[in-house]
Amino acid sequence: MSELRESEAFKTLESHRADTGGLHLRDLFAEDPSRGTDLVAEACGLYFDYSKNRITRETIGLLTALARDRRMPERRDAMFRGEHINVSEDRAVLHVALRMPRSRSLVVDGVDVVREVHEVLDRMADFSEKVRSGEWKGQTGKPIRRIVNIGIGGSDLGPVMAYEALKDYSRRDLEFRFVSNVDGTDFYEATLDADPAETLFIVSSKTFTTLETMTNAHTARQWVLDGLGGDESAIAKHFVAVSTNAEGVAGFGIDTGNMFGFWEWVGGRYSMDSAIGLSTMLAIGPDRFAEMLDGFHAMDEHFLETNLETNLPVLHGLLTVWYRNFFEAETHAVFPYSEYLHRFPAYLQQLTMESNGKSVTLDGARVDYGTGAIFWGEPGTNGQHSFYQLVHQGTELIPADFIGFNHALNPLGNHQDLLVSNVFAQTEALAFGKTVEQLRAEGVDERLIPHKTFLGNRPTSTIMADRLTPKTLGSLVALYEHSVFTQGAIWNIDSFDQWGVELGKALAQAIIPELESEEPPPLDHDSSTTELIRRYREANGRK
Ligand code: G6Q
Repeated sequence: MSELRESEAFKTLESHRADTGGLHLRDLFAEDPSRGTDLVAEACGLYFDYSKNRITRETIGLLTALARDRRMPERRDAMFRGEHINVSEDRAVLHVALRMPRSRSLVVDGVDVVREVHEVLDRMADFSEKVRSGEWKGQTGKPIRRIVNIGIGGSDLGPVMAYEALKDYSRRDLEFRFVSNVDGTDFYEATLDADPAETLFIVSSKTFTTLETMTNAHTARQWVLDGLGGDESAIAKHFVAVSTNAEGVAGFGIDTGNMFGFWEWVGGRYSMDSAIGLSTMLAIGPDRFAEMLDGFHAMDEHFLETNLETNLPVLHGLLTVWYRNFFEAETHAVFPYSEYLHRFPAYLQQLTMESNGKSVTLDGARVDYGTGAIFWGEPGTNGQHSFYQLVHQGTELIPADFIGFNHALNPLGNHQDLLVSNVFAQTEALAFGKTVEQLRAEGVDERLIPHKTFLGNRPTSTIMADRLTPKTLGSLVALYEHSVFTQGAIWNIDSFDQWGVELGKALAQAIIPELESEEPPPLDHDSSTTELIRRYREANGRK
Protein backbone atom coordinates (compact mmCIF):
# COMPACT_ATOMS: atom_id res chain seq x y z
CA MET A 1 0.00 0.00 0.00
CA SER A 2 1.21 3.52 -0.76
CA GLU A 3 2.62 5.86 1.84
CA LEU A 4 -0.40 8.13 1.34
CA ARG A 5 -2.94 5.40 2.01
CA GLU A 6 -0.97 4.13 4.95
CA SER A 7 -0.66 7.50 6.61
CA GLU A 8 -2.63 8.12 9.79
CA ALA A 9 -3.91 11.38 8.35
CA PHE A 10 -5.41 9.59 5.33
CA LYS A 11 -6.89 6.80 7.43
CA THR A 12 -8.46 9.31 9.78
CA LEU A 13 -10.08 10.99 6.80
CA GLU A 14 -11.38 7.62 5.58
CA SER A 15 -13.14 6.98 8.86
CA HIS A 16 -14.33 10.58 8.99
CA ARG A 17 -15.81 10.06 5.53
CA ALA A 18 -17.53 6.90 6.72
CA ASP A 19 -18.98 8.76 9.71
CA THR A 20 -20.06 11.92 7.93
CA GLY A 21 -20.40 11.10 4.24
CA GLY A 22 -24.07 10.27 4.69
CA LEU A 23 -24.90 13.65 6.18
CA HIS A 24 -27.05 15.87 4.03
CA LEU A 25 -26.27 19.53 3.40
CA ARG A 26 -29.88 20.21 4.41
CA ASP A 27 -29.13 18.94 7.92
CA LEU A 28 -25.69 20.47 8.13
CA PHE A 29 -27.15 23.91 7.41
CA ALA A 30 -30.18 23.40 9.63
CA GLU A 31 -28.04 22.41 12.62
CA ASP A 32 -25.49 25.16 12.20
CA PRO A 33 -26.98 28.56 11.36
CA SER A 34 -23.63 30.30 10.98
CA ARG A 35 -22.20 27.75 8.59
CA GLY A 36 -22.76 30.02 5.59
CA THR A 37 -20.82 32.87 7.16
CA ASP A 38 -18.12 30.78 8.83
CA LEU A 39 -17.09 28.29 6.18
CA VAL A 40 -15.77 31.04 3.95
CA ALA A 41 -12.40 32.62 3.30
CA GLU A 42 -11.49 35.83 1.57
CA ALA A 43 -8.30 37.10 -0.03
CA CYS A 44 -7.11 39.18 -2.98
CA GLY A 45 -10.64 40.37 -3.68
CA LEU A 46 -12.00 36.83 -3.94
CA TYR A 47 -14.70 35.65 -1.56
CA PHE A 48 -14.59 31.85 -1.34
CA ASP A 49 -17.73 30.30 0.11
CA TYR A 50 -17.10 26.60 0.65
CA SER A 51 -19.98 26.04 3.04
CA LYS A 52 -22.02 24.10 0.46
CA ASN A 53 -19.45 21.31 0.43
CA ARG A 54 -20.02 17.87 1.98
CA ILE A 55 -17.88 18.64 5.00
CA THR A 56 -18.31 19.28 8.68
CA ARG A 57 -16.36 21.86 10.61
CA GLU A 58 -13.95 19.06 11.51
CA THR A 59 -13.17 18.10 7.91
CA ILE A 60 -10.99 21.10 7.13
CA GLY A 61 -8.83 20.39 10.18
CA LEU A 62 -8.33 16.80 9.04
CA LEU A 63 -7.55 17.84 5.47
CA THR A 64 -5.03 20.45 6.57
CA ALA A 65 -3.49 17.80 8.86
CA LEU A 66 -3.10 15.65 5.75
CA ALA A 67 -1.44 18.57 3.95
CA ARG A 68 1.02 18.97 6.81
CA ASP A 69 1.62 15.23 6.97
CA ARG A 70 2.44 15.26 3.26
CA ARG A 71 4.80 18.19 3.88
CA MET A 72 2.88 20.37 1.47
CA PRO A 73 4.03 23.63 3.12
CA GLU A 74 7.68 22.55 2.88
CA ARG A 75 7.24 21.65 -0.75
CA ARG A 76 5.56 25.02 -1.41
CA ASP A 77 8.46 26.82 0.25
CA ALA A 78 10.93 24.81 -1.83
CA MET A 79 9.12 25.93 -4.99
CA PHE A 80 9.35 29.57 -3.95
CA ARG A 81 13.07 29.14 -3.22
CA GLY A 82 13.71 27.85 -6.73
CA GLU A 83 14.57 24.27 -5.82
CA HIS A 84 14.26 21.66 -8.56
CA ILE A 85 10.86 20.35 -7.52
CA ASN A 86 10.14 19.25 -11.10
CA VAL A 87 12.17 16.13 -10.49
CA SER A 88 11.60 14.20 -13.71
CA GLU A 89 12.92 17.17 -15.73
CA ASP A 90 15.31 18.32 -13.00
CA ARG A 91 14.02 21.89 -13.14
CA ALA A 92 13.02 24.68 -10.84
CA VAL A 93 9.36 25.71 -11.00
CA LEU A 94 9.34 29.45 -10.69
CA HIS A 95 6.28 30.96 -12.33
CA VAL A 96 5.87 32.87 -9.05
CA ALA A 97 9.02 34.83 -9.99
CA LEU A 98 7.27 36.09 -13.14
CA ARG A 99 5.10 38.35 -11.03
CA MET A 100 7.44 39.41 -8.26
CA PRO A 101 7.75 43.18 -8.00
CA ARG A 102 10.83 44.93 -9.32
CA SER A 103 12.00 45.64 -5.78
CA ARG A 104 12.36 41.93 -5.02
CA SER A 105 15.25 39.68 -5.80
CA LEU A 106 15.38 35.93 -6.14
CA VAL A 107 18.76 34.44 -6.83
CA VAL A 108 18.66 31.01 -8.44
CA ASP A 109 21.90 29.31 -9.49
CA GLY A 110 23.70 32.64 -9.06
CA VAL A 111 21.26 34.64 -11.21
CA ASP A 112 18.72 37.21 -9.99
CA VAL A 113 15.72 35.95 -11.90
CA VAL A 114 13.49 38.86 -10.86
CA ARG A 115 15.85 41.31 -12.51
CA GLU A 116 15.78 39.24 -15.70
CA VAL A 117 11.98 39.05 -15.59
CA HIS A 118 11.69 42.83 -15.39
CA GLU A 119 14.20 43.35 -18.19
CA VAL A 120 11.94 41.32 -20.46
CA LEU A 121 8.78 43.03 -19.17
CA ASP A 122 10.35 46.40 -19.94
CA ARG A 123 11.23 45.34 -23.47
CA MET A 124 7.72 43.97 -23.95
CA ALA A 125 6.26 47.25 -22.69
CA ASP A 126 8.46 49.26 -25.02
CA PHE A 127 7.49 47.12 -27.99
CA SER A 128 3.79 47.15 -27.06
CA GLU A 129 3.75 50.94 -26.84
CA LYS A 130 5.36 51.17 -30.26
CA VAL A 131 2.77 48.90 -31.84
CA ARG A 132 -0.16 50.46 -30.00
CA SER A 133 0.89 54.00 -30.88
CA GLY A 134 1.44 53.17 -34.54
CA GLU A 135 5.14 53.97 -34.32
CA TRP A 136 5.96 50.39 -35.32
CA LYS A 137 5.44 50.22 -39.06
CA GLY A 138 5.07 47.28 -41.39
CA GLN A 139 7.07 46.87 -44.57
CA THR A 140 4.98 49.36 -46.56
CA GLY A 141 4.93 51.97 -43.81
CA LYS A 142 1.47 51.13 -42.50
CA PRO A 143 0.86 50.64 -38.77
CA ILE A 144 -0.17 47.24 -37.42
CA ARG A 145 -3.89 46.50 -37.21
CA ARG A 146 -3.99 42.73 -36.78
CA ILE A 147 -1.93 40.68 -34.38
CA VAL A 148 -1.82 36.93 -34.81
CA ASN A 149 -0.37 34.78 -32.04
CA ILE A 150 0.92 31.47 -33.36
CA GLY A 151 1.40 28.94 -30.58
CA ILE A 152 -0.20 25.84 -29.10
CA GLY A 153 -0.90 24.35 -25.68
CA GLY A 154 0.66 26.54 -23.03
CA SER A 155 1.69 29.02 -25.71
CA ASP A 156 -1.92 29.45 -26.81
CA LEU A 157 -4.51 28.61 -24.17
CA GLY A 158 -3.37 31.27 -21.69
CA PRO A 159 -3.07 34.04 -24.29
CA VAL A 160 -6.50 33.24 -25.78
CA MET A 161 -8.16 32.98 -22.39
CA ALA A 162 -6.61 36.23 -21.14
CA TYR A 163 -7.45 38.10 -24.34
CA GLU A 164 -11.07 36.98 -24.17
CA ALA A 165 -11.30 37.60 -20.41
CA LEU A 166 -9.88 41.11 -20.67
CA LYS A 167 -11.43 42.12 -23.98
CA ASP A 168 -13.26 44.96 -22.27
CA TYR A 169 -9.87 46.54 -21.53
CA SER A 170 -8.43 45.92 -24.97
CA ARG A 171 -7.77 48.26 -27.86
CA ARG A 172 -10.73 47.69 -30.12
CA ASP A 173 -8.98 49.10 -33.17
CA LEU A 174 -6.44 46.28 -33.00
CA GLU A 175 -7.65 42.84 -34.02
CA PHE A 176 -6.31 39.73 -32.32
CA ARG A 177 -6.34 36.20 -33.66
CA PHE A 178 -4.86 33.00 -32.25
CA VAL A 179 -3.66 30.23 -34.52
CA SER A 180 -2.85 26.96 -32.81
CA ASN A 181 -4.07 23.98 -34.79
CA VAL A 182 -2.01 22.41 -37.55
CA ASP A 183 -5.33 22.11 -39.36
CA GLY A 184 -4.74 24.67 -42.11
CA THR A 185 -8.21 26.03 -41.53
CA ASP A 186 -7.01 27.76 -38.39
CA PHE A 187 -4.43 29.83 -40.27
CA TYR A 188 -6.74 30.34 -43.23
CA GLU A 189 -9.54 31.80 -41.13
CA ALA A 190 -7.20 33.99 -39.06
CA THR A 191 -5.80 35.66 -42.16
CA LEU A 192 -8.72 35.45 -44.58
CA ASP A 193 -9.64 39.13 -44.33
CA ALA A 194 -6.21 40.39 -43.23
CA ASP A 195 -3.83 42.70 -45.03
CA PRO A 196 -0.24 41.40 -44.74
CA ALA A 197 0.99 44.99 -44.69
CA GLU A 198 -0.87 45.55 -41.40
CA THR A 199 -0.39 42.14 -39.80
CA LEU A 200 2.07 41.21 -37.08
CA PHE A 201 2.75 37.59 -36.17
CA ILE A 202 3.94 36.60 -32.72
CA VAL A 203 5.49 33.15 -32.93
CA SER A 204 5.15 31.87 -29.38
CA SER A 205 7.02 28.70 -28.67
CA LYS A 206 9.19 27.91 -25.71
CA THR A 207 11.15 25.30 -27.64
CA PHE A 208 10.67 26.73 -31.15
CA THR A 209 10.45 23.18 -32.43
CA THR A 210 6.76 22.32 -31.94
CA LEU A 211 5.36 20.81 -35.14
CA GLU A 212 2.10 22.75 -35.21
CA THR A 213 3.64 26.10 -34.39
CA MET A 214 6.55 25.75 -36.77
CA THR A 215 4.24 24.63 -39.58
CA ASN A 216 1.95 27.61 -39.00
CA ALA A 217 4.91 29.97 -38.66
CA HIS A 218 6.36 28.85 -42.01
CA THR A 219 2.95 29.22 -43.64
CA ALA A 220 2.71 32.72 -42.15
CA ARG A 221 6.17 33.57 -43.41
CA GLN A 222 5.21 32.57 -46.94
CA TRP A 223 1.90 34.46 -46.65
CA VAL A 224 3.74 37.64 -45.71
CA LEU A 225 6.34 37.23 -48.45
CA ASP A 226 3.65 36.50 -51.07
CA GLY A 227 1.60 39.47 -49.95
CA LEU A 228 4.45 41.94 -49.76
CA GLY A 229 6.42 41.26 -52.91
CA GLY A 230 8.80 38.59 -51.62
CA ASP A 231 11.32 40.89 -49.95
CA GLU A 232 12.84 39.00 -47.00
CA SER A 233 13.39 42.24 -45.12
CA ALA A 234 9.62 42.23 -44.41
CA ILE A 235 10.09 39.38 -41.92
CA ALA A 236 11.74 41.65 -39.35
CA LYS A 237 8.77 44.02 -39.44
CA HIS A 238 6.00 41.45 -39.39
CA PHE A 239 7.36 38.77 -37.06
CA VAL A 240 8.44 38.70 -33.46
CA ALA A 241 9.14 35.63 -31.39
CA VAL A 242 8.59 34.55 -27.82
CA SER A 243 10.91 31.70 -27.01
CA THR A 244 13.74 30.30 -24.95
CA ASN A 245 15.50 29.13 -28.13
CA ALA A 246 17.43 32.06 -29.65
CA GLU A 247 19.17 29.80 -32.16
CA GLY A 248 15.87 28.44 -33.48
CA VAL A 249 14.43 31.96 -33.71
CA ALA A 250 17.44 33.22 -35.66
CA GLY A 251 17.32 30.14 -37.89
CA PHE A 252 13.73 30.98 -38.79
CA GLY A 253 14.83 34.45 -39.88
CA ILE A 254 13.46 36.48 -37.00
CA ASP A 255 15.84 39.12 -35.69
CA THR A 256 16.71 38.07 -32.13
CA GLY A 257 16.38 41.77 -31.29
CA ASN A 258 12.66 41.08 -31.80
CA MET A 259 12.66 38.06 -29.55
CA PHE A 260 11.25 38.11 -26.04
CA GLY A 261 12.75 35.45 -23.88
CA PHE A 262 11.70 33.39 -20.95
CA TRP A 263 13.28 30.60 -19.02
CA GLU A 264 13.29 26.86 -18.70
CA TRP A 265 11.82 27.22 -15.19
CA VAL A 266 8.53 28.45 -16.67
CA GLY A 267 6.31 25.54 -17.65
CA GLY A 268 4.16 26.11 -20.75
CA ARG A 269 0.87 25.96 -18.85
CA TYR A 270 2.26 28.37 -16.25
CA SER A 271 3.48 30.92 -18.78
CA MET A 272 0.60 33.29 -19.59
CA ASP A 273 2.19 35.96 -17.39
CA SER A 274 5.65 35.60 -19.03
CA ALA A 275 6.52 36.95 -22.48
CA ILE A 276 4.01 34.35 -23.76
CA GLY A 277 1.50 37.00 -22.66
CA LEU A 278 2.84 39.49 -25.23
CA SER A 279 -0.47 39.43 -27.10
CA THR A 280 -2.24 40.19 -23.81
CA MET A 281 0.02 43.17 -23.23
CA LEU A 282 -0.52 44.40 -26.78
CA ALA A 283 -4.26 44.16 -26.23
CA ILE A 284 -4.59 45.78 -22.81
CA GLY A 285 -1.36 47.79 -22.53
CA PRO A 286 1.59 47.49 -20.15
CA ASP A 287 -0.14 49.14 -17.18
CA ARG A 288 -3.09 46.78 -17.21
CA PHE A 289 -0.70 43.86 -17.72
CA ALA A 290 1.17 45.01 -14.60
CA GLU A 291 -2.14 45.04 -12.72
CA MET A 292 -2.70 41.45 -13.79
CA LEU A 293 0.76 40.54 -12.46
CA ASP A 294 -0.12 42.28 -9.17
CA GLY A 295 -3.18 40.06 -8.91
CA PHE A 296 -1.07 36.94 -9.45
CA HIS A 297 1.49 38.13 -6.93
CA ALA A 298 -1.09 38.95 -4.27
CA MET A 299 -2.37 35.36 -4.46
CA ASP A 300 1.20 34.01 -4.38
CA GLU A 301 1.83 35.90 -1.15
CA HIS A 302 -1.45 34.72 0.30
CA PHE A 303 -0.62 31.12 -0.61
CA LEU A 304 2.84 31.44 0.90
CA GLU A 305 1.98 33.26 4.10
CA THR A 306 -1.55 32.48 5.19
CA ASN A 307 -2.30 29.60 7.51
CA LEU A 308 -3.64 26.55 5.73
CA GLU A 309 -7.11 26.80 7.26
CA THR A 310 -7.87 30.16 5.63
CA ASN A 311 -5.70 29.78 2.57
CA LEU A 312 -7.85 29.88 -0.57
CA PRO A 313 -5.74 27.73 -2.91
CA VAL A 314 -5.04 25.25 -0.12
CA LEU A 315 -8.73 24.96 0.74
CA HIS A 316 -9.67 24.61 -2.90
CA GLY A 317 -6.99 21.99 -3.51
CA LEU A 318 -7.85 20.01 -0.39
CA LEU A 319 -11.54 19.97 -1.26
CA THR A 320 -10.64 18.62 -4.69
CA VAL A 321 -8.61 15.87 -2.99
CA TRP A 322 -11.53 15.22 -0.61
CA TYR A 323 -13.94 14.44 -3.43
CA ARG A 324 -11.38 12.68 -5.61
CA ASN A 325 -10.08 10.31 -2.93
CA PHE A 326 -12.92 9.96 -0.47
CA PHE A 327 -15.98 10.19 -2.76
CA GLU A 328 -14.26 8.82 -5.89
CA ALA A 329 -15.53 11.83 -7.86
CA GLU A 330 -13.91 11.64 -11.27
CA THR A 331 -14.71 15.09 -12.56
CA HIS A 332 -14.75 18.64 -11.28
CA ALA A 333 -16.79 21.34 -13.02
CA VAL A 334 -16.05 25.05 -13.27
CA PHE A 335 -18.89 27.37 -14.23
CA PRO A 336 -17.92 31.01 -14.68
CA TYR A 337 -20.93 33.31 -14.81
CA SER A 338 -19.20 35.71 -17.14
CA GLU A 339 -19.18 35.45 -20.90
CA TYR A 340 -15.73 37.03 -20.90
CA LEU A 341 -14.48 33.90 -19.12
CA HIS A 342 -15.73 31.56 -21.81
CA ARG A 343 -12.25 30.13 -22.44
CA PHE A 344 -11.42 29.84 -18.76
CA PRO A 345 -12.54 26.19 -18.41
CA ALA A 346 -10.46 25.23 -21.48
CA TYR A 347 -7.47 26.99 -19.95
CA LEU A 348 -8.04 25.20 -16.65
CA GLN A 349 -8.26 21.86 -18.39
CA GLN A 350 -4.64 22.14 -19.42
CA LEU A 351 -3.52 23.61 -16.12
CA THR A 352 -5.16 20.92 -14.04
CA MET A 353 -5.09 17.84 -16.24
CA GLU A 354 -1.63 18.21 -17.77
CA SER A 355 -0.30 18.94 -14.29
CA ASN A 356 -2.02 16.27 -12.25
CA GLY A 357 -2.90 13.60 -14.82
CA LYS A 358 -0.14 11.34 -13.49
CA SER A 359 -0.12 7.82 -12.16
CA VAL A 360 3.33 7.49 -10.64
CA THR A 361 4.80 9.24 -7.62
CA LEU A 362 7.91 11.40 -7.67
CA ASP A 363 10.07 8.30 -7.19
CA GLY A 364 8.28 6.39 -9.92
CA ALA A 365 6.01 4.12 -7.85
CA ARG A 366 2.53 3.48 -9.28
CA VAL A 367 -0.17 5.20 -7.24
CA ASP A 368 -3.03 3.27 -5.63
CA TYR A 369 -5.32 6.30 -5.33
CA GLY A 370 -7.02 8.63 -7.75
CA THR A 371 -5.08 11.68 -8.92
CA GLY A 372 -6.10 14.58 -11.17
CA ALA A 373 -9.84 14.94 -11.69
CA ILE A 374 -11.22 15.66 -15.15
CA PHE A 375 -11.88 19.39 -15.18
CA TRP A 376 -14.56 20.72 -17.46
CA GLY A 377 -17.08 23.49 -17.72
CA GLU A 378 -18.79 26.22 -19.70
CA PRO A 379 -20.07 29.64 -18.78
CA GLY A 380 -23.38 29.99 -17.01
CA THR A 381 -26.17 30.46 -17.61
CA ASN A 382 -25.73 28.62 -20.93
CA GLY A 383 -24.80 25.33 -19.31
CA GLN A 384 -27.99 25.39 -17.27
CA HIS A 385 -29.98 24.78 -20.44
CA SER A 386 -27.83 21.86 -21.35
CA PHE A 387 -25.72 19.55 -19.20
CA TYR A 388 -26.70 20.82 -15.74
CA GLN A 389 -29.48 18.22 -15.88
CA LEU A 390 -26.88 15.54 -15.19
CA VAL A 391 -25.24 17.63 -12.48
CA HIS A 392 -28.61 17.94 -10.72
CA GLN A 393 -30.19 14.56 -11.27
CA GLY A 394 -27.60 12.23 -12.82
CA THR A 395 -25.90 9.38 -11.00
CA GLU A 396 -22.50 11.07 -10.74
CA LEU A 397 -21.26 13.29 -7.96
CA ILE A 398 -19.77 16.37 -9.64
CA PRO A 399 -18.22 18.96 -7.34
CA ALA A 400 -18.49 22.34 -9.03
CA ASP A 401 -17.05 25.84 -8.71
CA PHE A 402 -19.39 28.72 -9.47
CA ILE A 403 -17.61 31.99 -10.27
CA GLY A 404 -19.58 35.23 -10.19
CA PHE A 405 -19.14 39.00 -10.07
CA ASN A 406 -20.94 41.75 -8.18
CA HIS A 407 -20.73 44.13 -11.09
CA ALA A 408 -20.98 43.74 -14.83
CA LEU A 409 -18.41 45.30 -17.09
CA ASN A 410 -21.18 46.19 -19.49
CA PRO A 411 -24.21 46.96 -17.35
CA LEU A 412 -27.39 46.57 -19.35
CA GLY A 413 -30.75 46.86 -17.63
CA ASN A 414 -31.07 44.11 -15.03
CA HIS A 415 -28.94 41.53 -16.87
CA GLN A 416 -26.41 41.25 -14.04
CA ASP A 417 -29.08 40.66 -11.39
CA LEU A 418 -30.56 37.93 -13.54
CA LEU A 419 -27.14 36.40 -14.17
CA VAL A 420 -26.06 36.36 -10.53
CA SER A 421 -29.46 35.18 -9.28
CA ASN A 422 -28.72 32.04 -11.26
CA VAL A 423 -25.37 31.51 -9.49
CA PHE A 424 -27.12 31.59 -6.15
CA ALA A 425 -30.15 29.60 -7.31
CA GLN A 426 -28.08 26.82 -8.83
CA THR A 427 -25.85 26.30 -5.81
CA GLU A 428 -28.92 26.39 -3.57
CA ALA A 429 -30.75 23.86 -5.72
CA LEU A 430 -27.73 21.57 -5.93
CA ALA A 431 -27.23 21.61 -2.17
CA PHE A 432 -30.80 21.35 -0.96
CA GLY A 433 -32.63 19.71 -3.83
CA LYS A 434 -36.36 19.17 -3.69
CA THR A 435 -37.91 16.51 -1.52
CA VAL A 436 -40.86 14.19 -2.05
CA GLU A 437 -42.66 15.98 0.80
CA GLN A 438 -42.20 19.35 -0.83
CA LEU A 439 -43.51 18.00 -4.11
CA ARG A 440 -46.54 16.43 -2.42
CA ALA A 441 -47.27 19.67 -0.61
CA GLU A 442 -47.29 21.35 -4.01
CA GLY A 443 -49.83 18.79 -5.20
CA VAL A 444 -47.56 17.18 -7.80
CA ASP A 445 -49.02 14.06 -9.42
CA GLU A 446 -47.61 10.97 -7.58
CA ARG A 447 -46.42 9.41 -10.85
CA LEU A 448 -44.23 12.43 -11.54
CA ILE A 449 -42.73 12.71 -8.08
CA PRO A 450 -39.69 10.46 -8.76
CA HIS A 451 -38.90 12.47 -11.88
CA LYS A 452 -39.25 15.79 -10.15
CA THR A 453 -37.31 14.88 -7.02
CA PHE A 454 -33.89 16.46 -6.58
CA LEU A 455 -31.83 14.58 -4.03
CA GLY A 456 -29.55 17.56 -3.48
CA ASN A 457 -26.40 17.17 -1.40
CA ARG A 458 -24.37 18.06 -4.48
CA PRO A 459 -21.31 20.03 -3.47
CA THR A 460 -20.37 23.43 -4.81
CA SER A 461 -18.00 26.26 -3.93
CA THR A 462 -18.86 29.81 -4.86
CA ILE A 463 -16.16 32.32 -5.77
CA MET A 464 -17.38 35.90 -5.89
CA ALA A 465 -15.37 38.95 -6.92
CA ASP A 466 -16.33 42.55 -7.34
CA ARG A 467 -15.74 42.75 -11.06
CA LEU A 468 -13.58 41.10 -13.68
CA THR A 469 -10.42 43.20 -13.80
CA PRO A 470 -6.88 42.28 -14.89
CA LYS A 471 -6.01 42.05 -11.20
CA THR A 472 -8.93 39.74 -10.40
CA LEU A 473 -8.03 37.53 -13.33
CA GLY A 474 -4.44 37.25 -12.10
CA SER A 475 -5.59 36.27 -8.62
CA LEU A 476 -8.11 33.79 -9.97
CA VAL A 477 -5.57 32.03 -12.19
CA ALA A 478 -3.02 31.91 -9.36
CA LEU A 479 -5.70 30.44 -7.09
CA TYR A 480 -6.10 27.50 -9.46
CA GLU A 481 -2.33 27.20 -10.06
CA HIS A 482 -1.70 26.80 -6.36
CA SER A 483 -4.72 24.55 -5.90
CA VAL A 484 -3.14 22.26 -8.49
CA PHE A 485 0.13 22.44 -6.55
CA THR A 486 -1.63 21.53 -3.31
CA GLN A 487 -3.29 18.50 -4.90
CA GLY A 488 -0.01 17.37 -6.48
CA ALA A 489 1.78 17.64 -3.12
CA ILE A 490 -0.82 15.43 -1.42
CA TRP A 491 -0.57 12.87 -4.21
CA ASN A 492 3.24 13.09 -4.29
CA ILE A 493 3.28 13.44 -8.07
CA ASP A 494 5.24 15.69 -10.42
CA SER A 495 2.72 18.38 -11.38
CA PHE A 496 5.23 20.07 -13.64
CA ASP A 497 6.22 17.50 -16.25
CA GLN A 498 4.10 16.28 -19.18
CA TRP A 499 5.60 13.08 -20.55
CA GLY A 500 2.13 11.92 -21.53
CA VAL A 501 2.06 14.23 -24.54
CA GLU A 502 5.28 12.82 -25.99
CA LEU A 503 4.27 9.41 -27.33
CA GLY A 504 1.62 10.71 -29.74
CA LYS A 505 4.06 13.35 -31.04
CA ALA A 506 6.71 10.71 -31.77
CA LEU A 507 4.24 8.39 -33.51
CA ALA A 508 2.92 11.24 -35.68
CA GLN A 509 6.46 11.99 -36.82
CA ALA A 510 6.77 8.39 -37.98
CA ILE A 511 3.43 8.45 -39.82
CA ILE A 512 3.91 11.76 -41.70
CA PRO A 513 6.27 10.26 -44.32
CA GLU A 514 4.02 7.23 -44.62
CA LEU A 515 1.17 9.51 -45.70
CA GLU A 516 3.27 11.68 -47.97
CA SER A 517 5.64 9.31 -49.77
CA GLU A 518 5.17 8.86 -53.51
CA GLU A 519 5.87 5.14 -53.40
CA PRO A 520 3.80 2.80 -51.21
CA PRO A 521 5.61 2.74 -47.86
CA PRO A 522 6.25 -0.44 -45.93
CA LEU A 523 3.71 -0.25 -43.11
CA ASP A 524 4.59 -1.88 -39.85
CA HIS A 525 1.55 -0.98 -37.73
CA ASP A 526 -1.37 -2.89 -36.27
CA SER A 527 -4.03 -3.83 -38.82
CA SER A 528 -6.31 -0.95 -37.91
CA THR A 529 -3.66 1.77 -38.27
CA THR A 530 -2.31 0.19 -41.46
CA GLU A 531 -5.74 0.17 -43.08
CA LEU A 532 -6.47 3.77 -42.02
CA ILE A 533 -3.18 4.88 -43.60
CA ARG A 534 -3.85 2.87 -46.73
CA ARG A 535 -7.35 4.35 -47.19
CA TYR A 536 -6.08 7.90 -46.61
CA ARG A 537 -3.35 7.44 -49.21
CA GLU A 538 -5.86 6.02 -51.67
CA ALA A 539 -8.28 8.92 -51.08
CA ASN A 540 -5.42 11.29 -51.88
CA GLY A 541 -4.50 9.44 -55.08
CA ARG A 542 -1.36 7.86 -53.63
CA LYS A 543 -0.53 4.23 -54.17
C1 G6Q B 1 2.58 22.91 -21.32
C2 G6Q B 1 3.05 21.93 -22.29
C3 G6Q B 1 2.61 22.17 -23.72
C4 G6Q B 1 3.42 23.23 -24.46
C5 G6Q B 1 3.12 23.13 -25.95
C6 G6Q B 1 3.83 24.19 -26.75
O1 G6Q B 1 2.85 22.91 -20.14
O2 G6Q B 1 4.40 21.77 -22.17
O3 G6Q B 1 1.25 22.49 -23.83
O4 G6Q B 1 3.12 24.48 -23.97
O5 G6Q B 1 3.45 21.85 -26.42
O6 G6Q B 1 5.21 24.09 -26.58
P1 G6Q B 1 6.17 25.19 -27.14
O7 G6Q B 1 5.87 26.48 -26.43
O8 G6Q B 1 7.56 24.71 -26.89
O9 G6Q B 1 5.87 25.34 -28.61
